[in-house]
Amino acid sequence: MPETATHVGSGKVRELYELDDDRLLLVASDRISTFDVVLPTEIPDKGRVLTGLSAFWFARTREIVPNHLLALRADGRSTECRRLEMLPLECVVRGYLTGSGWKDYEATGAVCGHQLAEGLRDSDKLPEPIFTPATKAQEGHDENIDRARAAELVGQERFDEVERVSLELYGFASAYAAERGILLADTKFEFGLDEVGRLVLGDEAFTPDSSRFWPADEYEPGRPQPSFDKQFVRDYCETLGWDKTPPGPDLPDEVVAGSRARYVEAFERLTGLDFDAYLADPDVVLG
Ligand code: PZK
Repeated sequence: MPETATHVGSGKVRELYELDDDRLLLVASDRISTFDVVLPTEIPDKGRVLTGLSAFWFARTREIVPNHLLALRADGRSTECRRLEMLPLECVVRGYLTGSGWKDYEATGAVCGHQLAEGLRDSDKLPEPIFTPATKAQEGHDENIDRARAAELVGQERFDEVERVSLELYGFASAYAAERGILLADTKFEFGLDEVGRLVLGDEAFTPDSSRFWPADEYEPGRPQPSFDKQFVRDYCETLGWDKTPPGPDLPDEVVAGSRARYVEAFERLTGLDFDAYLADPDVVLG
């Protein structure tokens, strides 16, 4: 990290620095959160897996929408990004009904104003993907909102644009991932505007921290699905009787190793690249 970079923000597992007036540095750590708690034990290379996957997808979706990626750093975990004016909207697309979408459906029969058929089960595939925006919470969980509220926040025209682009991005990546044995249950985007008001995809894209990845060969609707990457860690935590409030438990070496292997497997299956090739030269993901 350059000495001149000023820290401007923290996510749960990422840090954001200012490089100059036009550029930010986004650094993905190896921290992992489960049940919304960041654990004291890191998963080696997790930040590199997420950074590499995000860059892979940015490179392959730039014809759908431009993105903020300017360069990958040699450390494999840092990306130089265009500085944008971020929209105050979490742009979520769901192809399957789970998480907060499932909760809302159970309570009301609808998700963000999308009225759904009766009798759907947890993790059912939706007849077509739906755009389910949320507001960014400073802390705690994002709040699902309907399209009218979302259009108030960003304007009707911009709402129509982010909905169309989000559905197009999800359609592209979910078809690609499904061919490689991974179901992309849902995903979250954050968009911004460049200096002339053009829509630009920011943040991270199609990483296991911004999406739910499910192993296709274990898919069985009617129950919550095992997470491709985090199930190892969740299952271990469940054996402890931990109450899921901070501090989280330390992870034993075998859980760390199993978890790292799942992240690397997701990277290799989705990109078709050796993870070691990425470590040697991160630009391999850019194609
Ligand atoms: C931006 N965040 C959230 C993410 C953090 C915080 N390209 C951009 N331009 C302007 N602002 C942002 C981005 C991006 N991406 C993103 N906050 C501001 C965030 C990761 C780590 F600490």
